[in-house]
Order: sequence, then structure tokens, then C-alpha cells
Amino acid sequence: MSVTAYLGLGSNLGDRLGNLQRAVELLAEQPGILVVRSSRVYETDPVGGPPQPEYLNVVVEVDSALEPLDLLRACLVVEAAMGRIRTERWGPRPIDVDVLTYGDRTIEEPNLIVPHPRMHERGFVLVPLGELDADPMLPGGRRLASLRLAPGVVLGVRAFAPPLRVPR
Ligand code: GSY
Repeated sequence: MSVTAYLGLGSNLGDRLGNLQRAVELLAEQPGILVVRSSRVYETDPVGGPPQPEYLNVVVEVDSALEPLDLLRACLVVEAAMGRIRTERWGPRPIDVDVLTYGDRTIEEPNLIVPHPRMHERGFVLVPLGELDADPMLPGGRRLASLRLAPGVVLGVRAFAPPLRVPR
């Protein structure tokens, strides 16, 4: 049995668009992950951390035969394969792959909280995710339609490119 999960991808170092596309290809190579579709690509103002370059962000829908912690491990494998070294917590990175939701499950493990605990504050997650799912799982049972977002949260998210190619 597989579960629909949404993954948030971001890149703000090097060939940002190429990094996102490569990450989708590597995700599709992971046993137990079927990449279904990608949102459009957005250029987004950096949130948090030191001054850093603008990000490109997408959300990707996957069918996961993996349990949540194994799905997280697969995301970390992709990050490591792309040379991500986790140094500065909020710093710039060639690729970031976050598990946003996992079906309708709530998960609270030391290394994995799902739905992602800050996703409802982040335009760079909500805008692409809303393209794929009009009523996604959000922390605390919130609904996308009833969120009150500061204008800057959405203004900092600009359409940049069409959806990423999904390997078949
Ligand atoms: O949480 C993922 C990494 N990240 C991002 C991001 O992906 N996009 C934007 N716009 N800002 C971010 N700050 C961090 S940390």
C-alpha cells in the first residue's frame, strides 16, 4: 500500500533549477518512491537565517511505499548525493528536501515532525503545495482557506518556471 506524501524542495546555491530537477530524478530512483507530479517552480525571498541568495522552491507529490522515517532517510540520501553538508541550520544550500505531509498522518519523532511544523507560515511551501492540493494537511488541523497570511509572505513568492519533469 502506498501513501501520498508531499515533499518541499529548495535550492539557493549553484544551478538552482538544475539542482531541483536532479533531486527529482534522484528521488525517483529511490526504492519505494514514485514521483507523481511537481508544482511550478517559484523564486522566493529567503526566510530566516543570514543574508542569502533567493531560493527556487517546488513541492513534489510522491506515492510512498516507505514508512515516514524511511521516506525521510531517502530524502537525506538525495541531499547527501547532491553534496549537501548540513552546517549552518538556516544557511544557503544546493538542495533541501523536506517531508511536508504523509497522507493524513501526524508524526512526532525526534527527527521528523509531520505535518511540517512551520509549513503554514511559509509562502514558499503554501503557494506550490496549494497548486497540487487545495486542502492539504496542515499543522494543528488548520485549513489552507482560513489561514491569515501577512501580505509579504505571498509577495515573496514569484512564478519562475513550469513544473519539473517527472521521470517515467
Ligand atoms: O526550509 C527550507 C530551506 N529554506 C528556505 C527555502 O527553501 N525557501 C526560502 N524562501 N527560504 C528558506 N529559508 C530556508 S532555511
